[in-house]
Amino acid sequence: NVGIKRRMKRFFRRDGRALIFAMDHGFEHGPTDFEEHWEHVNPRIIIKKVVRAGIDGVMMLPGLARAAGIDVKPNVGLMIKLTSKTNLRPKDDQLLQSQLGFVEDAVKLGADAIAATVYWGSPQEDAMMRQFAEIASYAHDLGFPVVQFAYPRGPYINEKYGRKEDYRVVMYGARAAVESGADMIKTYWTGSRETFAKVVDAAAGVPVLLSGGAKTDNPVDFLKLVWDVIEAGGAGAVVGRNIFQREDPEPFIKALLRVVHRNEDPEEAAKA
Ligand code: FBP
Repeated sequence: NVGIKRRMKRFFRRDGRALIFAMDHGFEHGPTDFEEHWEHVNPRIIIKKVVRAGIDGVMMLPGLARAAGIDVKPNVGLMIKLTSKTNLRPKDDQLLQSQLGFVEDAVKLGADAIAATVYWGSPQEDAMMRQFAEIASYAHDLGFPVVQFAYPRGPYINEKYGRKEDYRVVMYGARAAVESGADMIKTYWTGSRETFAKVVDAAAGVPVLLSGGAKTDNPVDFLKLVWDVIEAGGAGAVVGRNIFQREDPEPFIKALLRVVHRNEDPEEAAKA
């Protein structure tokens, strides 16, 4: 599908790698996520900074893109995510992502890719599989790549593997993402290059992006993590808190870009 291939290139440079900014936290975690640097709760301010720093793409929910009238430069990929949940839900319902927008909404907003989350292993896995299938089938018909946030989580995982970041669980989610039709995968860090390389293998050629996670106190620690992802064959990262919870995200993004696209040593990248 030519449309899918062309649109993937809005995110991935010639090296096949991408650094994407994530900003769905106001919905998924609540605005408290922005309290460390409150001005970043304003999408116009933070998006301007990340774009100026040279980010490859941005990811958000359709409403924010519309409400903020975000004018993302044409050379920056726009990923619109169609599922989410609030942190206000009862605990038992936290293992479901609901659909809050439609493929047409994303297309009208100028999206280059469409994203949806599946919590593999959730008691509500079936509903999210169907949701993903509907989104992917229609998006593919229209020539749009689909990104799966393949996040294994659920009681059986904890019982059997102890943690959702166990590589056997993460690579299972990545494989399930491929088999359900994903063109890009976003998932957790497994703790080592060796194990993350297995996740990349299980994804059978579909690019695997790291899901950033909580902000590290030391910025170099996050650069090292992204370096390990790249060395393991990962295609880059989708990063939220590690960018917008920093006072001065621009130099940090530039350092991240050097690690992702130039394989630069994290310590060196941080100094430059
Ligand atoms: P971060 O880099 O801040 O982890 O953002 C990635 C992301 O997937 C967001 O898109 C999402 O809001 C958040 O993490 C979900 O995190 P969790 O499900 O662990 O609360």
